[in-house]
Amino acid sequence: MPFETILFEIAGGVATLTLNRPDKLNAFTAGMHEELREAMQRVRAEADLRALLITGSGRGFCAGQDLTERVMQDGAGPFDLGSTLERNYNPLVLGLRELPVPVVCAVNGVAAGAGCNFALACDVVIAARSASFIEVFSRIGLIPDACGTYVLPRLVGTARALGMSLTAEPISAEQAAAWGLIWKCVDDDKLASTAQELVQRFAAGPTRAYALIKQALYASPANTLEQQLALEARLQREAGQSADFQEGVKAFLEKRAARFTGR
Ligand code: LHQ
Repeated sequence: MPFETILFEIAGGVATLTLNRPDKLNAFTAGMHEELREAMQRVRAEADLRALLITGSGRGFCAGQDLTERVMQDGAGPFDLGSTLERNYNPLVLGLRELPVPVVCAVNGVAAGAGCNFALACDVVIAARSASFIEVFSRIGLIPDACGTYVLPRLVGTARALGMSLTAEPISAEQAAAWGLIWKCVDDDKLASTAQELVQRFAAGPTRAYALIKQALYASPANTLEQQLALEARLQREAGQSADFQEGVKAFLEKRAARFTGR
């Protein structure tokens, strides 16, 4: 079945997933979540996958949960937003974090609510200069979800996390890059090419090392120094057994570019 709310393709080891409800700023619906689940399943099943690129079509990246859906409206019965998170958003975020390849997010426009935090769950976030990040939740009486309360203090500290969440003010892409909320901000007309260069570079890189880097860095905040050093030793032992490590050293000694195979 072709997708209706997303675009999805896998080519040359790179999966590209584009949120595709441009007239609604790519807001999440139950249908879109179903399609995202299916796409993520295909991503996980792709043996030769080396990078995932996520972006949005049109002028927005994602405006979060679609507020016109029944689940968000009065009269829909008892509200249980928790179960919506448990069913749709939490597995999506965990799926991105657990993917053993770099996940690049190209934020092409406004990223609001769960759309903002979906972007921030990705490993490398680049944004167009005209994009913005809004922890919009408190405007409608909610708290940041989809990993917002987890990633925000870790990325920008408690003061900025609280400022963003309590005021719900937009943070420009430039400000986001200056704060360390994202990796970098680029001119609008350079976003697609910068994102492509990045995923192509990852697709030609040491895939196993990338997976271990993700594992080490995401484990770090919960670990003591001793635990993290032990983890580094364990993961480096694993990296040292990869063909790409052999190739990396050989290429250095032979003064040529490495030809990584991802193994
Ligand atoms: C939208 C939306 C939208 C529907 C723009 N829905 N149509 C999940 C579920 C479970 C638990 C609770 O939490 C969550 C997570 C969440 O994400 S809650 C937060 C939900 N999102 C929002 O509250 C953001 C609502 N949108 C906005 O505040 C603005 O649209 C922003 C600031 C994102 C962009 O503003 P503008 O650039 O001025 O665009 P616009 O407002 O004119 O929107 C363009 C169109 O998109 C418009 O439709 P229309 O037919 O009038 O042209 C909007 O109604 C539609 N749209 N966001 N979330």
